[in-house]
Amino acid sequence: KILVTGALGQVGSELIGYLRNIYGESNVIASDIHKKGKESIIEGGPFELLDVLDAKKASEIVKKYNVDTIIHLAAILSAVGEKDPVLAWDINMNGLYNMLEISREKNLSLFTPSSIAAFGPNTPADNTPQDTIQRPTTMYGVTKVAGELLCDYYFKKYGVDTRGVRFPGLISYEALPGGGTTDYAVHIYYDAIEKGKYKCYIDKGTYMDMMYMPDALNAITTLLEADSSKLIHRNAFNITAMSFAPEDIANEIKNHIPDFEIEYEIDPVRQSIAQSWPNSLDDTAARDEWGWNPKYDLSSMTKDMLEKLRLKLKK
Ligand code: VAH
Repeated sequence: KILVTGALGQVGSELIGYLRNIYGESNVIASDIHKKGKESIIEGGPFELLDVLDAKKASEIVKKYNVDTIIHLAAILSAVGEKDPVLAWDINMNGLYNMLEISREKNLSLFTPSSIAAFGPNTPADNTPQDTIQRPTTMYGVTKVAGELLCDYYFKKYGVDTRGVRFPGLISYEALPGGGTTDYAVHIYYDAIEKGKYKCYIDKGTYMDMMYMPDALNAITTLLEADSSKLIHRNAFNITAMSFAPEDIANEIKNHIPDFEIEYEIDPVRQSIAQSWPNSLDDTAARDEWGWNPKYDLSSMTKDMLEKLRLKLKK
């Protein structure tokens, strides 16, 4: 039985259906702090209101459904986190701490995503190694590094089965991203269809790792099912599918919408966050230790995104 926190967010909105197809509706408990989300998630299987700061409620849910695995997605992302760093620390750290304590007490497996945000300006930016300097300059990044260390600590000290990946920017058509820095790579597709142009808040030449959501979902289940004796690392694995700058995705869109135009209206806060992150990750460890192997690149993602968004936006 899998409990997913933050189930109505950008990843959760697709992960719930994906997991229920694999493991069965009744074996995937979706939870979030509110109920404003996809009907199919709330009606299509068990749903619980859960604020991850409420350890008592979380424990009750684990007991009620006999949960054996938690996928902990509830978090404040990079850009929103810079607007309210205290909230970001509180939710990202105390929420995680609660999930770790429950996992320790009840012997659960715990998947917690980290991020390319766990790296900072003095991290080697190209082909960023699995093991390297991590001095992020955002509160979100601080919580991601602290979260990685805490998850590894619970594995080493208490034997809790903690696992995680450092997600790059995630691109999807189901749910909009929740206030990150890489969100431009989602909004550009919506505006390309709806307006034929996009005002980009990240500057040209700014490279970040990115991934199409189907590959991200597959990474979660593949890592959770991986043979633990083969895992040298745990929290958290570098994974990536592609690295691009705004002009690259704009040019790819132009292959489908020839008169699409990108303009630049730089947001200094998110531009400085983006510049502090790697240009490209080395994900050899994930490939070697649990068979990570993404399917989508920029051209196949763009083709699928535009097709699916045209249906969704009825354009
Ligand atoms: C953010 N999309 O921009 C998230 C993610 C890789 C970045 O953590 O904050």
